[in-house]
Amino acid sequence: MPALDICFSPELLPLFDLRGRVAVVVDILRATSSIVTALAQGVTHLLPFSELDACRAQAAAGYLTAAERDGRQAEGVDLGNSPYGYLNGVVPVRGRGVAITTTNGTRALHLSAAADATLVGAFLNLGAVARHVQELGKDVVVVCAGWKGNFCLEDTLFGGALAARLQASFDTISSDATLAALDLWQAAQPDIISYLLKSAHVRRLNHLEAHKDMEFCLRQDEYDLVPVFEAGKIALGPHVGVAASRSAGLNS
Ligand code: 3SL
Repeated sequence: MPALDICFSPELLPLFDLRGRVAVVVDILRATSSIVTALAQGVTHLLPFSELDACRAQAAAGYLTAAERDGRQAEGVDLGNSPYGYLNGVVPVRGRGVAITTTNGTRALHLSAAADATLVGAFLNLGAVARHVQELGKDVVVVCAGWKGNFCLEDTLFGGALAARLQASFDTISSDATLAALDLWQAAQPDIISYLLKSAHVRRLNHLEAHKDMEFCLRQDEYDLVPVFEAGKIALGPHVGVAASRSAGLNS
């Protein structure tokens, strides 16, 4: 039976050999939630960058640019890191490529590129990710983007939620990290939003008046798609069908 392990921070990645495994990179607030939303809204692909200047430079090649630093939209780009940037219609995104850089999420993606497959996970596509890793049948490492190298609750909760969905087909008991994430997920279950109100990143987002983003990013199974990061580009994998949204009226 394949195993599911959780890497709580990109700083811990040197302890994991990703070769032969599937990495599910997660930055619930908000990079991977925004990437999933972008593809669901018809963005053709995204190029993730670690550096702001490299991201901005892609405008000359026809890309929309999306950039966040310390939770705020960076200067001189089209979009920040809110999933609503792809939903509210202010910037038309359908059919466009997006160059994106964020504080932690895009860095975690690049650091996970050695995996056999590097997938983009969020609560928004939790079920699709669970089904796809089952199909792949390989060991999985959930790579939490964290915050500047530190552990964060919301990414760990995603690890627990994925482990809970895969308990029947994956070994979710051999890693203390997975056991801890499962326990946290159980504790958070009755009211995930209230549970996360105490987290450091939600406090940071509240400070930036982005509570609406937090509530959106915690919706489960909104989109039936799995973005794959390969050869420097994030796009829908060939295995995954048309992006589908579970609920209507998201464009507000
Ligand atoms: O660090 C990141 O990658 C971002 O997701 C952080 S924020 O949610 O935009 O503050």
